[in-house]
Amino acid sequence: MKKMLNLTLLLIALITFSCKEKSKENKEVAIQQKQNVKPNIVVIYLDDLGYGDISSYGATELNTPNIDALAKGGIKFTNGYATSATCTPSRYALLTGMYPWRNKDAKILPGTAPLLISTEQQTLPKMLKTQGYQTAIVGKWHLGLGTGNVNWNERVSPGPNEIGFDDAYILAATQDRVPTVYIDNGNVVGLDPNDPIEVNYKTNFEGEPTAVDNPEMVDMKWHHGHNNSIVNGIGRIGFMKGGEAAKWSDVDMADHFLAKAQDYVKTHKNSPFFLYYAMQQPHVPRTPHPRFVGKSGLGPRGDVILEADWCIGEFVKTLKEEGILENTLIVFSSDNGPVLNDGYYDDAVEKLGKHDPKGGLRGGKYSLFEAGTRVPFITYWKDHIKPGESNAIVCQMDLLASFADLVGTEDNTTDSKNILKTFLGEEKTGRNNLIIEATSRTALRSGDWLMIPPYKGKAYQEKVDIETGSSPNYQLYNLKEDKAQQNNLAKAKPEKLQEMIAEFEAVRGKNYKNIQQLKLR
Ligand code: NG6
Ligand code: CA
Repeated sequence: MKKMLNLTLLLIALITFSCKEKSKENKEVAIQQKQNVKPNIVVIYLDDLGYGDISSYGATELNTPNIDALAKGGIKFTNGYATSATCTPSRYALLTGMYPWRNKDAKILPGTAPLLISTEQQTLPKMLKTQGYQTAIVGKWHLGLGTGNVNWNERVSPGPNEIGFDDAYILAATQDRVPTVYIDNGNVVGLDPNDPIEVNYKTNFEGEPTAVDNPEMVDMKWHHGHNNSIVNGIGRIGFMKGGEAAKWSDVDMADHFLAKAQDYVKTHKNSPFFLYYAMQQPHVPRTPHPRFVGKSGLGPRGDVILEADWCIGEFVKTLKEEGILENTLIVFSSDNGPVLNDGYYDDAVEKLGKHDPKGGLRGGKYSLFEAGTRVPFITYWKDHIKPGESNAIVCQMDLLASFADLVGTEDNTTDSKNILKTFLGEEKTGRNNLIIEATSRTALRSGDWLMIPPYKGKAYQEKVDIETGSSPNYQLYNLKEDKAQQNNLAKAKPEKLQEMIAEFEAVRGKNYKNIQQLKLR
């Protein structure tokens, strides 16, 4: 009997011990999981896509089901901003978390410009790397490469690899600028050493045809600029010689980048990754794959938007098939607002019909009016973000500090604001204010208000058919009541105007008029 009792006691002790151990173990796993809230992060970034270019943002003439699925299943921001109305400064801010006007060189760069981001600077991929992320860019770079006088026949550096990307498969500048080749971790893809590449933005290479002198060799007619070297029947900005075998195929570019992005996901899915998928659509030259030609009825601009939507659908499908969709936070946005004629005759104007790329906003690419910088902005994280719509002011520049918080660190060194909860749909407010930039001019968005200080220069750019936002007088708009910025309240609301000027100068400084105007050739 005594023996029995002892045995029972021993058994109870053993069970209790093992239960305790189990619960300790569970607790540890839970803690580990909490520390491991490190979803993959994908930023899908389009080029020149307007606020009204996708159906979830009100387009009626274009149907973009795959992007819409992200909007429907995530947070659709109606006051989401790029920092700038052109590419380079917006990308600079996205990656560094710094206002682009703090760097005097953050303007549209030629393909030969040196790297704009200092290798010492904080960047989004660097920050994520410190938290164990693998990092990659696939697509458009346009932030300069090298230190000047790049030799394209050797490894080109510094570049994306030197500012935080483990992997970088890029086009150097824009689709309309030379060099028209892909660069894989610094090396021109498919380069024949016997046919070296030379690039120059000032003078042509002897004997090389140009679009201005050889119109018979050009399939896509140029309207302004874009009349230097001819590649694939398209006049480009800048001169290039050699590298014949390395030249990209424009119509295959979307498929090419998609395949690279999918491949990256498949080969890096086992530990957290950050992928910056920087798509080239709908920037000029608009070169849809033949599968998409004529599909939109709006000409090549509409067709490449449908192509981009398809790519995004395929990309998300890959995340699903690899079993990591629930563990991937996707951000969708665009680097600046829309433009129809950006230098080629491609029917964007002629076939526009009822489509409104600006989605009811005023201005467009290059403009300080809202359509320049307010862009589609979606955050999507299956089963983690509760779908909804948000009118909080959010900016791409804020992803750095917000993601820092998400992955368990912080960033207080940049202009980036931690608004993680807003991005995750857990909070309704975002930034209090934001300085927006367009061709080196700046303005203030604060609350419902937008103030543009007086600027010299044209109020209207005929070539691109866009109002620049410049005026000799102060402009003040209430964006809540007047989304289309038709009512300048600067005179009617002098107190509000003064308040906005003070707020603007507090962030921007008083020297904001020291600007250079954009020249369109
Ligand atoms: C402009 C180009 C325009 C486009 C833009 C950059 C001319 C006349 N216009 O200078 O076509 O390439 O630069 O666009 O050359 S962005 O989206 O990369 O900022
Ligand atoms: Ca752009």
